[in-house]
Amino acid sequence: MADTLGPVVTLVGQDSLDVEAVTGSFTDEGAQADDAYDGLSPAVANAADIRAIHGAVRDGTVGTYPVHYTATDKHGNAGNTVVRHVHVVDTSVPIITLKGQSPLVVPAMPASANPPPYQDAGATAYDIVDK
Ligand SMILES: [Ca+2]
Repeated sequence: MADTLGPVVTLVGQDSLDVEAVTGSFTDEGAQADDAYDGLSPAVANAADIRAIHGAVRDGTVGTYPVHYTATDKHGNAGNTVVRHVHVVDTSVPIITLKGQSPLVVPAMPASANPPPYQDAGATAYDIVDK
């Protein structure tokens, strides 16, 4: 009896997930192929898709990245392709750092003393993703 049917590919785990940019890490849960003739086996994730996600997380490139999984049975019959969408997200807040003293004491002076105008030292903001 000839095997003419490809395996049925299904995701293992969620079809969509979030990974925090820069500080997060992506762990591929994979997919499996169920073939009527060969039985169960792991499906193959597209290596370029996986590399793109690791790069996006490392570089803080927020966006949605697909991972495609395919499988071919031992008789060369291709199965379906399934896709997981990985969202590289930035949920971290920027860190604001004051310049100068805090608290800052500015003595009150009568206008007749002609006080210099107050000059604020400002602040800086740093975001781990936006830099
Ligand atoms: Ca088959």
